[in-house]
Amino acid sequence: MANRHALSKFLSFVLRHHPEAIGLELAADGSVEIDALLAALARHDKTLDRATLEELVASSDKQRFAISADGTKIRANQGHSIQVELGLTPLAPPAALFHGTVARFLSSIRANGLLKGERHHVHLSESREVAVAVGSRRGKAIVLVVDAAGMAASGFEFFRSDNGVWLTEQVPPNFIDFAHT
Ligand code: HQG
Repeated sequence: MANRHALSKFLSFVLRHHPEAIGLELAADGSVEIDALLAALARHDKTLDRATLEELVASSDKQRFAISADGTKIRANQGHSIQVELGLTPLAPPAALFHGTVARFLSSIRANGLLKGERHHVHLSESREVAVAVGSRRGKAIVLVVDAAGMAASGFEFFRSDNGVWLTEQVPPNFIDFAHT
């Protein structure tokens, strides 16, 4: 596969959502042997060599994938819809975190808060700019400010993925600042 973007998308698809699409099974922590991955990709007409895979992992704009310290395994850092145990430790969040969305979701978010939907967690960012980029995938971005410190004080747990995304189970509406929406 020549197109790096398409390849990265396909790796996300396989490692986060549908490993069975190329006959793979992920370990409990979401990882798979790189040799097995490359063999499965080759069987599905997506031949890729190890050096190219490593380069793709290193250059991924959002550091979507991680290779194990011993170099034998790979997994997606976050964003799964299948059950994986990422082994993240709860961490005290910054006072405020940002979430980028679009206007058509606002009435539901006002009523229900931020829900994780298909993913394992609600995704939040430390910077407003990242939230703008995330929201812009769907239209004109609207940035919600989450009172993360207030949530933590109320017992909600936060995690940070290896690529710097803040994760939490849900954000109730009373912790969301809708002032600028
Ligand atoms: C919205 C990409 C209605 C939420 C990005 C979002 C990010 C609600 C959408 C990462 C809702 C879910 C995650 C509610 C939340 N009612 N809509 N109660 N609660 N929503 O894609 O945060 O390329 O699952 O605002 O860059 O957009 O995958 O989450 O619009 O980092 O690496 O429902 O995905 O990264 O959409 O994006 P998503 P997200 P990757």
